[in-house]
Amino acid sequence: MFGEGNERKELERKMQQEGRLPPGQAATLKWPVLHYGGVPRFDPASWDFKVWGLVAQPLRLTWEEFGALPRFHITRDFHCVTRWSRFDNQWTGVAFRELLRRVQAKPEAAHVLIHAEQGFTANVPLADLDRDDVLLATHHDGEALTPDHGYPLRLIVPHLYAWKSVKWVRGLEFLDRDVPGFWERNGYHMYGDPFREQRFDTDP
Ligand SMILES: Nc1nc2c(c(=O)[nH]1)N[C@H]1C(S)=C(S)[C@@H](COP(=O)(O)O)O[C@H]1N2
Ligand SMILES: [Mo]
Repeated sequence: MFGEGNERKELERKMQQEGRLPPGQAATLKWPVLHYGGVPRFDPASWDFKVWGLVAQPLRLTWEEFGALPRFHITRDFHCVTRWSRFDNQWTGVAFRELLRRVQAKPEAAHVLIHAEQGFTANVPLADLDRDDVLLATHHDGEALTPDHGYPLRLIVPHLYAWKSVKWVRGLEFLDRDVPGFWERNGYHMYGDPFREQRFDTDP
């Protein structure tokens, strides 16, 4: 699952030395696919992306409109709670702050519930999305996302465990309180900092 022995071990050692390997994680050279349920079908004619809740300007974008937003690239590591870490992923997409600028969070907004196809959700504090390395990604390492990695659009929150990096994302709901998402209701941590090993709701 993790890829070839020596090359992988060497990378892992280097990442450890650089302080980039969170506790309890192993490096992978491959890119595992992990999600609950099936891979949804994408229909560009009916797809939309919505922002609602505690925002001054609720937003609804079609796939075409979303494609007209300015894009940027960023390279970040990716840590799954099932103990694999994939380093130096290049993501391309639309910065969260680009959307935030358009919708204008109300002063009471403190949390965001991310909504995806098939009812999947994840909760992230607004402050953890309002960072210059959080984006809604369409591409990985220069290639369009494949359907099993979240095509057409996924959230990327590099500093939290990857279950917060919601695939097949369709909307953002701004809230004044923290509401548990899918994995958070199923025993996972409300926040999920990989460097503090916040895997389960029983972790501090
Ligand atoms: N919609 C949706 N997004 C999801 C998940 C899911 O079950 N559904 N699983 C998460 C988990 S646990 C991980 S580790 C990453 C995995 O992303 P990958 O399959 O592209 O490696 O997606 C996250 N995003
Ligand atoms: Mo995960």
